[in-house]
Amino acid sequence: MRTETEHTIFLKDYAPSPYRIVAVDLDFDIFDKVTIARAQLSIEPEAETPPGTPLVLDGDGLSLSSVAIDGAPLMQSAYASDANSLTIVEPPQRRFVLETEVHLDPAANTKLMGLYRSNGVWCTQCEPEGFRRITYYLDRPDCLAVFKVTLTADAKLAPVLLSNGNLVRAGDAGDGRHFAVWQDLHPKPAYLFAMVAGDLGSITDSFTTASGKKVDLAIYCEHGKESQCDWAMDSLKRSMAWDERRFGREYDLDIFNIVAVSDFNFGAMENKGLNIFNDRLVFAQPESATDANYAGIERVIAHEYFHNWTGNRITCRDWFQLCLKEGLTVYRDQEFSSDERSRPVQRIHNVQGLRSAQFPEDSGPLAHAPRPDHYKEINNFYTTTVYEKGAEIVRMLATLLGETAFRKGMDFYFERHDGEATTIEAFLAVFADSSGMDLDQFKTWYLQAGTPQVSVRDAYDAENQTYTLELDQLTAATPGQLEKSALVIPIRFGLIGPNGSPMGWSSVSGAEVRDDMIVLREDSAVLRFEGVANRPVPSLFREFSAPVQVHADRSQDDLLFLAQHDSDPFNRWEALQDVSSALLIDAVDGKRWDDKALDGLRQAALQTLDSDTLDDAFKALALEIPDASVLGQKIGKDIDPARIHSTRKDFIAALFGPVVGTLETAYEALTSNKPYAPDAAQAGQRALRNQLLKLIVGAGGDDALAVQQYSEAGNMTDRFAALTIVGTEWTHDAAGLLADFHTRFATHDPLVLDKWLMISARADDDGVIERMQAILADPAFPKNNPNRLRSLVGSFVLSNPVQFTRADGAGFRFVTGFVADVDARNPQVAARVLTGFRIWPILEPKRREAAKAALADLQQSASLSRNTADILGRMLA
Ligand code: 0A1
Ligand code: ZN
Repeated sequence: MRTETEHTIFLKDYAPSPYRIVAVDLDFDIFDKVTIARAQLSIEPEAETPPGTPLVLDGDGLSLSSVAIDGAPLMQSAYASDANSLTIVEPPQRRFVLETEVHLDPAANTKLMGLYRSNGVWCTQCEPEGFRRITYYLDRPDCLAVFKVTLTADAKLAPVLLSNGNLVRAGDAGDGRHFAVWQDLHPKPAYLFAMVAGDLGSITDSFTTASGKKVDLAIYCEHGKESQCDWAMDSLKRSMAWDERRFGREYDLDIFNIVAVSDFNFGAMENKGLNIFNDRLVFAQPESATDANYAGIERVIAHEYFHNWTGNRITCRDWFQLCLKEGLTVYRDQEFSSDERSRPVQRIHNVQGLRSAQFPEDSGPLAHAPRPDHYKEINNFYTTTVYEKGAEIVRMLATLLGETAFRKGMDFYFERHDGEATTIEAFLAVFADSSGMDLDQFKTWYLQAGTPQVSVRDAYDAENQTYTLELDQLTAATPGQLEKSALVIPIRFGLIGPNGSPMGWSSVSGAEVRDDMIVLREDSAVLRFEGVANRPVPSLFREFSAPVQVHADRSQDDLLFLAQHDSDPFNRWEALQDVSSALLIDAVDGKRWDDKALDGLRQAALQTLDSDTLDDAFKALALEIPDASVLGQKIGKDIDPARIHSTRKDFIAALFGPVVGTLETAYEALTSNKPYAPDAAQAGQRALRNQLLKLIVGAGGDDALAVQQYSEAGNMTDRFAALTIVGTEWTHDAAGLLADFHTRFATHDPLVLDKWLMISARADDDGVIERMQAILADPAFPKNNPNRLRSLVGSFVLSNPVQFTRADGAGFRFVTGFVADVDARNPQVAARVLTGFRIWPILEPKRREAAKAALADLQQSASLSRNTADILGRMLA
């Protein structure tokens, strides 16, 4: 049993530091086995700091070699230090320079926080608290300083030396060594510091800003991968142009560098002028990357670039405000993707992501507010709630304000807070001040956890031509937050008349209605629309205007009507999903669908497929059958994932079995021999064709067409789609195909190996755990690489509900065993994999008990990291 006392940090305890660091001079002497880090920190007390206030700097696993103030070594009694802090007992009451030296062992740093080595390359990750693993510092985001960084290393081992800002000097350092000096004059918090040293290849380009400044762009990567960086570079230039067009934001340095590294805990990091990326979000070529990979690279390149304004120029006062930069930046990257690609398709993808990841988080043991008020381990708050729900909140703000007022508010935000570390309150105040809108109640979205449930009932009174719409909102209790208050919910809507066109009304009462938006502010509201000529079919939450779960008991006829006539593509898609979900949920419950209902849905699906106006990417989504985890979430309690899975399989067979021929014809018609391009139109065509393939195999149970597509594919999108179908169904061809994929494509490319690992983890047969164990036990398996580990075990937890939640508990125990093992080396990876257990409370009793037992056993393990212990503690609370 672990005994380490756990420390909780509260937002209410925030206090500014009594000292500030104004300038940082860092010197890294890099050798193969050791890196010597010398820091000179120019520090001064704040005006109100009482004399004699000790200065306490953060450290994490450091060992101090020397310490001096203004050049004079400190006497033992003048300071206290251990691995995790350095205290100067009585600092001077004026500006002084604190000098420290520590020795680091980057190769031994398997946590991948601070300075570490990836494939021989020295690189850093400092957000949120990695800088303190490099040097003693006030490692908090409200401490902003200018940085000068000198890197010295062997010229052969590390011909490339990079840090933030601009290169001011470089040259020979003798003994085969060389040096580079980088300076960043934009004051920044330490979490945005970065350095890279190594033998890297690169591609270069440039971008001229709207005001005519030329920015040198480079992407660095391992030698031989340069040609795989072109798409990332293209995405970067488009991002830079978009941020000027859409938000009036220009880049502010002369250089923008990106480095791709193989070992990285997250996706990428927005360090000032030197973004560091997980290489899976940089490398792309048609033979090894899928359309989804291309889109992901474009999105994340944009995301990190956009942080330069929302995150770097304006940063967070403390880590509770994380969604200030993340929610806003995700909103911005979503808008970028919508402008670059199809808006409705992007919106559907984002909502699918929200529903399959954020909704489960928000209704489970790890639920927390987008702006939490306490934490034990901040690393565990880089969550889908902070990121994706955070983005939904910004989107609602934009919806409530309208485009012009939102843009005006954003301009004002940049004007008022540039160069500051600030808060959610300040962000909202900017919009309140610039628009005059009262946002007090709106703020609750940031403070309250849980997905609001909105119930809808309606009635039409033909005699009085009155239509009533009754709306109720309710947010269930979440851990530590039992009382909930009503939220401001923008409901974009329309009333659709019998002939499919929009209907008007003469007046409406009962709630605020502005143009096409109802603003629900109370627990419930009854809206009365007068002068409504016929019974309307309501289309509510157009474009998914609020992150809520809607309960509306609507007839299949009305839904199919919406699927055909709604002018809002999102709701057309949603209507078809609702029809399928209703039939599937009934069937899981033992009420098998009736043939008439299935006929209606089938017809609607075929109509969509046939449409001349809808684009292929949208059609692909419209033909999607809600996935097992979304269904499980909707059912909400006592779920048996195996039963949901098999019901879903039967449903697909019953729905599409009778029309396999039609699907095959459509599939053939989409076959193309154009050379691969990652653009939205081609990707949409492939998405539809691969969706059809999935339905054909699902409907007929014969995987021959998939096997054929696998062998004939001219790009990874088509090959991987075919492999996924065969591999997850574990049809008789699966083992052979996977083995073929491994030898022909995966052995020499780690990112393709990840694809093999993902499919190896997703097969729904009982042998899957044993096969995964064999993969992990192979001495050649790179067991410290986060991408490899997550591709295997992360996919198992999130994408193989049948085997992960096996009633005998073998799936749960496999994962907890893995977590215990990895935790000792990389707590972040371990803790993140463990979050996959968040669905355990809604499982049926037998599975629930098995999950709980596995978690309880893990809790008994001798020692767990703070990351993993925190997740586990909340999971079992
Ligand atoms: N700010 C980054 C996310 C990030 C967080 C922590 C990391 O290391 C442990 C890395 C990246 C983003 O939003 O992209
Ligand atoms: Zn981010």
